[in-house]
Amino acid sequence: MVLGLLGLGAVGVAAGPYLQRAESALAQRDPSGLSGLLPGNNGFRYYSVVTSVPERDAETYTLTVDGLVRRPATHRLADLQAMPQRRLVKDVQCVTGWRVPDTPFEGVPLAHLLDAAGVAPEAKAVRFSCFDGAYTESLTLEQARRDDVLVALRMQDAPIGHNHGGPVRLYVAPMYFYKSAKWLSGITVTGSVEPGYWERNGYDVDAWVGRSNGRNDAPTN
Ligand SMILES: Nc1nc2c(c(=O)[nH]1)N[C@H]1C(S)=C(S)[C@@H](COP(=O)(O)O)O[C@H]1N2
Ligand SMILES: [Mo]
Repeated sequence: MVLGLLGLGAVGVAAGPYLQRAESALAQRDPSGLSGLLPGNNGFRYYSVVTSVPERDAETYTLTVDGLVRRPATHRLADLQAMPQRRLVKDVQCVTGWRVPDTPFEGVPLAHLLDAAGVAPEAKAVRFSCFDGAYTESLTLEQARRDDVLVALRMQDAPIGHNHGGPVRLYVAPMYFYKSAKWLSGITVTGSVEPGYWERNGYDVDAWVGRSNGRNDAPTN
């Protein structure tokens, strides 16, 4: 059973974001992994398209901003913590159906990082990369500049833990949760939208909750 799940994880491209392994201290204390099949992880499910992800902390974490910008930059965690922060409390909605109400996220508005980098006039989009070495996401520049899109440092009023994509993940509040790339390591300003990991496997690039992917969920507010 457990081996079967790990095997599926290795071919996640075919299985789509239905793949999941529950996180939480409970799952970590249960080496059988069976608790991961039960509900109760505060409503969240653990997702990763790779079987293991390196840990990064305040000493080792960096976020690069590059591409079509005048001032490419590499930010450490302390740099991000020193920037303006915004806190949002909205529902999280996964495209597979689960929803977690009223979840606080806090971090640097992506627009602030883009402004600091000086976006070139010909830029149209932003591509995100992750230190899991596999996942990617993207937004149009207009979407990326929304005030409900954060480079998040905190989730549920605590530093983001490793399983939830810490120390830094993207948070795209109005879109399905697959847009909220975990383990964020790179922000590259580009000339056109490059579909992300799940989007190359059939999910909508414009992932507005309730208006995409053939679903009619209520907006996240
Ligand atoms: N790097 C990375 N980010 C990711 C994913 C992933 O597999 N890898 N899965 C996405 C999907 S489909 C969901 S629902 C959420 C799950 O976030 P959680 O593990 O904190 O619940 O992360 C999104 N971001
Ligand atoms: Mo998801």
